[in-house]
Amino acid sequence: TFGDDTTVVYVLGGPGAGKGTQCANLVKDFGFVHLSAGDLLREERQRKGSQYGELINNYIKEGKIVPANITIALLENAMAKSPSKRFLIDGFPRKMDQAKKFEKTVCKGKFVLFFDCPESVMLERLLKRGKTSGRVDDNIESIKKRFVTFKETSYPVVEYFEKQNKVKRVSCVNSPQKVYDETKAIFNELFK
Ligand code: UP5
Ligand code: MG
Repeated sequence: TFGDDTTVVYVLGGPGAGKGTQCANLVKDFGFVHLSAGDLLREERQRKGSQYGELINNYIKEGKIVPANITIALLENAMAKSPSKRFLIDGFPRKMDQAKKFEKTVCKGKFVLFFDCPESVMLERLLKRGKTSGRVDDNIESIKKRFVTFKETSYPVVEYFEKQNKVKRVSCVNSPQKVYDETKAIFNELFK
């Protein structure tokens, strides 16, 4: 378990909202380490000898949430290996059981940075990225499934943290720079 000297910010938002893009900016300006749960799962999928490769691939293609134990272990390992005490946990937690388990056994999150984006905008971004990303879930069938999971399973996590007044919402429809200006203002108040 990580204590009070560790800062965890959860970065949430629908598929393609721009979580990864904005995390890269925050890393440069505020010395956070960026841990994307999706990236860690994709890495584990490729790892030789991983017993979860096929399972992870199937969940990702179907837009479903990989069992919490797997993702939490990957995050906890990455945190333990890192010399930093500041983490942006991107794309996690996206199911209530993950949220409760991580908060109880790994670290309490300081707040949720939530990137708000209409589905039509996210769809356009993902289809565009799909032309070159090579991601198995950047196709229309998988994208539709990811949207359903986001609405039914992941958004309730945002509402859960909202009840604790722990959500900072940023609209993600404008240019990456505009979105970052707003995001940076939030971080400037808290971390400068
Ligand atoms: N772009 C970004 N910002 C833009 C802007 N302001 N204007 C115009 N274009 C913008 O951005 C997406 C695309 O849009 C890029 O081409 C970018 O240039 C452009 P990106 O920053 O990549 O958005 P992001 O929100 O990170 O999108 P991503 O596709 O990564 O989101 P997902 O949440 O769908 O993907 P993730 O990798 O987190 O998860 C994938 C899957 O892993 C899940 O569906 C699930 O199956 C599994 N998973 C779990 O099972 N458990 C977990 O805990 C996490 C993931
Ligand atoms: Mg991402």
